[in-house]
Amino acid sequence: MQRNSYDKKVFVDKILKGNIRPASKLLTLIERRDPAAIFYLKQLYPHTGKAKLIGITGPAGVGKSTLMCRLISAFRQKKQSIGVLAIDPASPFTGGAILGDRLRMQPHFLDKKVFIRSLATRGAWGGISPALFDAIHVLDAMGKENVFVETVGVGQDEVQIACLAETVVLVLSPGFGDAVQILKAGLLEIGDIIVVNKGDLKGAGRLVQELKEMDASRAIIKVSATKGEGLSSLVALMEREELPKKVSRKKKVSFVMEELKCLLRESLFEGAVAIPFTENEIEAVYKRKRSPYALIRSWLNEKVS
Ligand SMILES: Nc1nc2c(ncn2[C@@H]2O[C@H](COP(=O)(O)OP(=O)(O)O)[C@@H](O)[C@H]2O)c(=O)[nH]1
Ligand SMILES: [Mg+2]
Repeated sequence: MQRNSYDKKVFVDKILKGNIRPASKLLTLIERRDPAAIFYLKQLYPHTGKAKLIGITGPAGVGKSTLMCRLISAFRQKKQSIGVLAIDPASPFTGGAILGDRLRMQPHFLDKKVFIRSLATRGAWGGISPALFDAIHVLDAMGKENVFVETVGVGQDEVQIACLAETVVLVLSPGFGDAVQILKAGLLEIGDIIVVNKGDLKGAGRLVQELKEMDASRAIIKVSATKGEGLSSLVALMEREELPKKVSRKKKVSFVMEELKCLLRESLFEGAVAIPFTENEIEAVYKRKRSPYALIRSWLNEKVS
């Protein structure tokens, strides 16, 4: 990519100024897990930690992307900048679902204060990949005040995204299971705000009612993303979700811990693709002269020193 250190510095500065082209290039490196990305990420890291991270999650088809599009408009009206990462572990970057998202979000493609990127992660570790952390840092370093992460799926992914984001918006809609099923799937507890989308459809009102009866402590709101109804109440709710300093700090520290775990796993995995042990070492374990535990430990010590 950039050949000399001057070019590299210019490249980093452009990203810090919010320039889309170099940011996109870096995100492509990140997506491919190209080690060349590390240089830039190191330079960007000191400039991160300012963005508000918001998770938008829920089963496929409930209307997350449609809602996301509306939220972009709402935040833009408030003159706030936005970065969006749409994660779809199932589809490759050019896959149908992603293409759909792109089309749906099209009105915002020409807006310089909005940066939308789909990220195909390998989905190896419950939807949260090192690429996701890296990508969040890039959008944060670009100066996006709000970074939205849209994840698909039911279960593990949502639980993990809840560890990362400061505010988690769980999107549901009629036709994707009743309140009891949603509760059983452990979905309710991960949302700071619960949105029942497709409020224009029959059954939305009843779902809201049932959910409220089950969990009176949570903010539950009915919207219609296609009709644009309930959006301003949702935005107001999201703004009210300002976390107390102590809680916010705790969330940010757990973000760092999750990222470190993720990176650690990745670097170990890299090493494990080609077995880094000599024939003699393997033979020693086979003959019970050495335990696999001791071998692994000495390999780790070597790797970190
Ligand atoms: N009736 C109705 N349909 C909606 C609404 N929001 C989204 N949809 C439709 O639901 C389908 C899935 O929406 P999408 O945003 O792709 O869902 P995602 O998979 O959660 O991102 C699309 O056909 C949307 O047009 C809504 O408020 N009302
Ligand atoms: Mg979507």
